[in-house]
Amino acid sequence: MKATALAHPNIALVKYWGKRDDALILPHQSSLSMTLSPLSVTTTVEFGVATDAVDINGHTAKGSERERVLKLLESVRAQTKQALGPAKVVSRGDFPMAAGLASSAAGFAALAVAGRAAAGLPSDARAASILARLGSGSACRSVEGGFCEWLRGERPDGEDSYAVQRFDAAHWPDLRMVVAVVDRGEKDVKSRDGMKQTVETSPYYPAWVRDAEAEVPRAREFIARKDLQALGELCERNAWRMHATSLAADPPLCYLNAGTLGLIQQLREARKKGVPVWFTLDAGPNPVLLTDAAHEVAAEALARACGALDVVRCVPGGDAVLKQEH
Ligand code: 2P0
Repeated sequence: MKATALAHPNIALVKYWGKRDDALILPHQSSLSMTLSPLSVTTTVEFGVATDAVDINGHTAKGSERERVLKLLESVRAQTKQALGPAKVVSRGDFPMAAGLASSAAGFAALAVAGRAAAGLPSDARAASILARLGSGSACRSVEGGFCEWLRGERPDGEDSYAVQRFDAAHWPDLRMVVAVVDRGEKDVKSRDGMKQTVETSPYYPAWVRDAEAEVPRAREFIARKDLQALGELCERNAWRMHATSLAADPPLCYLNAGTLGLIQQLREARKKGVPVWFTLDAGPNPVLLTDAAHEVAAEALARACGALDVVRCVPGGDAVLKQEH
């Protein structure tokens, strides 16, 4: 009735931005990401305790944070025939607070894997991915390592909307993602609200959906042949297009700041000098630089020279795993 799992976050190369179903977290388009090591979240789930309790990084979760965790576990309960009782959840991230990446994807992936195991359900990547998706969309891409594609699916019940691993972490060990933290502040508009506002008000949104869907197979092909330049260019244009459709929302959503743009400009200069480095950008101001092992030190130096407060160098990460209980 107790299990612990560890999962890594992921960074989207083709972004997920917008839901067609808010309750089931079903996206309008497919997306593709790379799992990031060494960052991780470890989560323990124990059923059969006195009352539900959710502890995240040493704090008792309240409100919507607690509700999202309990809703996911409700779905685990629905899949078992036995009465599991209330659950205790303890989750710890090893993210430096300044990593500039949300820990929710890794957190919900670890929760899904640990929750299924604690309930006695068999190991099943697809089922765990669907479960993780109910906590946070991008979490479905953190159940497996390497490079994962979240298939948008067609069904209204979401049973065909989950992530599949296209390549494992060993496929491209030379690839690097360098997180450049230019701003440690909390963003004004959370991703969940920002994407909803974009879907509802941006006139560019339908074009975003068509374009992102078409980019996924191209990204898959560039990863297959380990074409860093083609993947880097794709990443940049996909990030720009996600931000462009958000900027066109009403009221407009601007996640970039002067530090973001300064670093992006310097990347262009670096490429002219032969440094293979491109960026992607989530719903926040901190660029994540795509490069290879031979240039990660140069990428970090560039980020610091442009004022990055913290830099975290990441490699392709592995699957979410269960840990031995002692
Ligand atoms: C992504 N992001 O593909 C995109 C790119 C942010 C920008 O997934 O509402 O926390 O929990 O499904 O997954 C962030 O949104 O949103 C995100 P919910 P989530 O990684």
